[in-house]
Formats: sequence, structure tokens, C-alpha cells
Amino acid sequence: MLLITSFSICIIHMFLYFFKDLSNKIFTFPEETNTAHVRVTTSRQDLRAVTVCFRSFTDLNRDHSLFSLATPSAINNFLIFKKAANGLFDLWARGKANKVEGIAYKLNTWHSICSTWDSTSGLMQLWVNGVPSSKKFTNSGSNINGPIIIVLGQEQDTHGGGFDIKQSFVGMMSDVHMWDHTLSPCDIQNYSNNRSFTPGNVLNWNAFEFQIVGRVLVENKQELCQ
Ligand SMILES: *[C@@H]1O[C@H](CO)[C@@H](O)[C@H](O)[C@H]1NC(C)=O
Ligand SMILES: *[C@@H]1O[C@H](CO)[C@@H](O)[C@H](O)[C@H]1NC(C)=O
Ligand SMILES: [Ca+2]
Repeated sequence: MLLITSFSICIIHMFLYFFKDLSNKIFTFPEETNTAHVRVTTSRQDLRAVTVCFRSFTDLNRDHSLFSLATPSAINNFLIFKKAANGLFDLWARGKANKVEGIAYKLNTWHSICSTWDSTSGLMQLWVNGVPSSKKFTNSGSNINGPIIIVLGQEQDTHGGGFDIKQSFVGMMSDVHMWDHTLSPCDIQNYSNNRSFTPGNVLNWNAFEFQIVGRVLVENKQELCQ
């Protein structure tokens, strides 16, 4: 009996990690908490360059995290953070931040957001709906390296935790992809325009490995009636 119980617990633990094709699905983060989030898993632990793309929808006009990647040595190893001010983002790489200002960004609208960084030039760039920001130097000369934890819905102040309700994400998110290189402007514009693109080789929405903690829902994309 005891054996059967621990065996089923083991099975339950295994299935807490989903590995799914999320095409035409979204994550809905419906309430403000300091707990609800999605932890995304990748086997990659060493990245010389990065592109992250996703689509998000929110009515938040306070600070919030959109994509938080932490390692023990650098909590803000790669972070896309929306500041409260209209059009203002903070982009973080390897623990250093840069402001990106004046981005056309409306509430209650789906946005295609991409960010690139590479360790050689140290340059970061934000693309919102296919429109590029001014490139900014953050940090060069070292890779993103270590046990990587990626969190959607919350901002990590410790490796995998330290969440602050005032930086939590409330809204919807979809089509999260991550690559181990910087995408070309044409790739990014194709992603932003829903045209064909090569899925991420670090994170792929069509084969997404993740764990949901708290109230986050996987729902169908809402198609508007034509
Ligand atoms: C962009 O999309 C077009 C149309 O689907 C396709 O022909 C082209 O190869 C794509 N470009 C890239 C860089 O993927
Ligand atoms: C891409 O698809 C999303 C959701 O399906 C839609 O809201 C958006 O307008 C589309 N973008 C373009 C450029 O077609
Ligand atoms: Ca924080």
C-alpha cells in the first residue's frame, strides 16, 4: 500500500512538468499575486547570444516583468521589464540594465515583443510589433551561464523565487520562443507579422516544457468573429 502510494506520488510529480504543443494556445494570468507563475524549462545552460520573442496583452500601468531569466550568479541575467511610464522598458543582460524609451505601446492590445543580445558586442535591442529600438550596450565578454531558471508572470529576485506582487504580470501571453543567436530583422518582422519563422531552439512554443504554479490557465487563442 505504502509502495503504491509513493509510486503514484512519483507519477504525479513527473506529470507536473508538461511538454506540450501550445500552438493556438495562450497563458492567462488572471490575478495579481506574488506566487502564480509559469516556470519554463530548457536543457541549455550556456548562451553566447539570445533572442526572446513572445506576444503579450495587459492593462497594467505599473512596473511588471515580461520575461525573467535567472542563474545563481546573475538574477537578472536576461530580463525584459516594462516600467510604469508609458513607452518605457528596462532591458537587462548579465545583471546590467538599460532604459529603452518612447516605444509605441498601447494597453489592451496584443503586442509582439522581441529582444536580442549578444555577448560579443554586448548590445541589446527591443522590437515591438516589428519596430526596432535604439541599440544599447549592456554587458559583453561573458555568456549567460549556469542553471537557468525562466519565469513568466513574476520577476525573480532570487534564483526561482523572491517574487514581488508589484512586479507581477497580469494579462495574457503566447508564442514564447527563444533562440541561441540574434535573429535578423527580417526574422523578427516575420514573427511579428505572424508569417512563417523558424521556431526557437532554446524555447519552442510548439514543444514547450513548463510547470504552472498557482492560477495560470492554458486557454485557446480568442479569435474575433470576422
Ligand atoms: C519571411 O516570411 C516570408 C513569407 O512567409 C518567407 O518567404 C521568408 O522566407 C521569411 N523570411 C525569413 C527570414 O524567415
Ligand atoms: C497576429 O495574430 C494576432 C493574434 O492572432 C493578432 O492579434 C494580430 O493582429 C496579428 N498580427 C498581424 C500583423 O497580422
Ligand atoms: Ca523584483
